[in-house]
Amino acid sequence: MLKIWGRKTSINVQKVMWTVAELDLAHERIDAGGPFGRLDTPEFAALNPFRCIPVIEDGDFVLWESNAIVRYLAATYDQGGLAPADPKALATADQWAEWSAATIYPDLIPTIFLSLIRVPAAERDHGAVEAAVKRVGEAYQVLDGLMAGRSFIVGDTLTIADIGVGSLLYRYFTLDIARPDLPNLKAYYERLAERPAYREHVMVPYDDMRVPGA
Ligand SMILES: N[C@@H](CCC(=O)N[C@@H](CS)C(=O)NCC(=O)O)C(=O)O
Repeated sequence: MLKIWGRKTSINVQKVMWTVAELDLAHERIDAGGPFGRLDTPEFAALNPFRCIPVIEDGDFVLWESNAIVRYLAATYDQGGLAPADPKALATADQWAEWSAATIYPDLIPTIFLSLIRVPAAERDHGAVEAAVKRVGEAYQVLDGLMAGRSFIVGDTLTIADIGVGSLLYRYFTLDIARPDLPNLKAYYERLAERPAYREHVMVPYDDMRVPGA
């Protein structure tokens, strides 16, 4: 059975679990990382020498890096669905997943999310947070324009593009930050929020992760 290592509050684990749930794959998730520890054990290091979650074991095949895992699951279990069959559609879906990981994630998660949730306000670099909030808002405004009249990021069904982009939107739309007007992106997020798999695995409350003073 497919095994997924990682705590459910990790955004990179959430991306994988959303994929697993959309594909209805039989699986076992093992809590690891954060308060659950385990990453320092020799058993875990044998799976991922960089000691990060998520990691999957599919039979004797081991894989880490959340985006690689999503691509593997889509290609293996949903060729023509989450992984579009047409190479150009697949490449375009990949482009958006990469864009979300490379352009949005560094500002939204390490800088904005971790600063607001894991750093007391008195110790926070407010300038860095504000600059990141502005950059993310501007990038999402471009996506918002492109989403006019579209149900999904690429094509007419859910693909790896939606997993990559959508997995960051719960935190973006629920954090206490300034956001520009994003009617199309907000409507897209609200449609994702109607999917049981998204609600269960991505819309994971993060208040318990908040440190005192944050
Ligand atoms: N690029 C990696 C990042 C992995 C990563 O940073 N994982 C974090 C959680 S999101 C981690 O292992 N943190 C240590 C911990 O949770 O204890 C991926 O996308 O999988």
